[in-house]
Amino acid sequence: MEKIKFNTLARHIYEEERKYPEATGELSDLLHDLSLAAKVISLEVNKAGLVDILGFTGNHNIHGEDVKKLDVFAHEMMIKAMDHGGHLCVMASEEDEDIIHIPPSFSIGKYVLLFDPLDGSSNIDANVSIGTIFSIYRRVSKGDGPGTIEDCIQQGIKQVAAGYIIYGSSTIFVYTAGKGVYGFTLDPSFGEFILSHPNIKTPKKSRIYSINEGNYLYWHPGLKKYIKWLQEEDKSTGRPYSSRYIGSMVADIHRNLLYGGIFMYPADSRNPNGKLRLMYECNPMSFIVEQAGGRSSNGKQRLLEVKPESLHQRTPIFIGSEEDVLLLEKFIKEYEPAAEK
Ligand code: P6P
Repeated sequence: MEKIKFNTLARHIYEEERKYPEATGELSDLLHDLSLAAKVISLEVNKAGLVDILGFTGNHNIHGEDVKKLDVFAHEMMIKAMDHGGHLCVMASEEDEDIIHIPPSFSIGKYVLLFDPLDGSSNIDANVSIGTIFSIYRRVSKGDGPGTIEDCIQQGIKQVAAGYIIYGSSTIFVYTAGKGVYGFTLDPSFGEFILSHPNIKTPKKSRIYSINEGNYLYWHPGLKKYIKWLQEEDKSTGRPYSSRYIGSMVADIHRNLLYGGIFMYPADSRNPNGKLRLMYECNPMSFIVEQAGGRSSNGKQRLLEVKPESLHQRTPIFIGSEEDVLLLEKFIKEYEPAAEK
């Protein structure tokens, strides 16, 4: 096992920046500010379970402060950490129908930040791992005034950076800026993210599949055939695969990223576009997985090439080990219902 050099996220970000003379340092500052938000959200998520035990009652804690729903807290914390750095022209969040403008008192920058502040938060009471997901673009609208919706609905291939923070048995900050994928584990004793996963590469083929099989009845016929194929016995192709599904996208994809696996949230006859959001869930996770050598698709095309139409649009997603996603796409194509051919 290669010895991992002792390095902090902050130091890693600046070392990476210095490799590219054209870098202005703005992206480094953004990532640094995101890591600050991550530390505060991690603290809150990890004490959430204690809210009832410590006598925090209703909406106010013993200090008389508002006790907010965690996803609202995370949403507000991301804005508070990111709105004044001078590097963003606009933001957008899963928690806000509209785009989020930079307050007039703060200067405007050339980047765009999209985020899901706390994905999977419905799982928090069961102490299931949840996560923050972020996606960074350059502005495309003209001028240097406030950003627009046009800046917020760009194809995933235009991302300059993306990442997630998983709040689990430990808090891990995983990101890519297009030059590989790196993971940093928070040491809460001195509040630093320490390099723990240098240059993550996901296995080309796996033995894990992740999907909510409760929706089987409503699936595309090709997906039904694929899942049944995975469950057959054939040692030469490592079948049957193991089913692993946490029901928390960041946790499921993080595990599959490290171990190999295919995560699927398909469209079905009840939800024609699936459930997960393109702009601030599927695109950032797809950028990360592709940078780690994996593949991400909506079943028919590379997910990062999907042309967005709206900020909160949903998309089917099949993401993970390259060979597994390619095979899934073959099943979908082969068993396409006649009407859709
Ligand atoms: P289902 C969590 O609510 C979430 O948005 C994702 O994190 C997760 O992958 C998905 O929904 C789980 O959805 O329908 O399987 O419960």
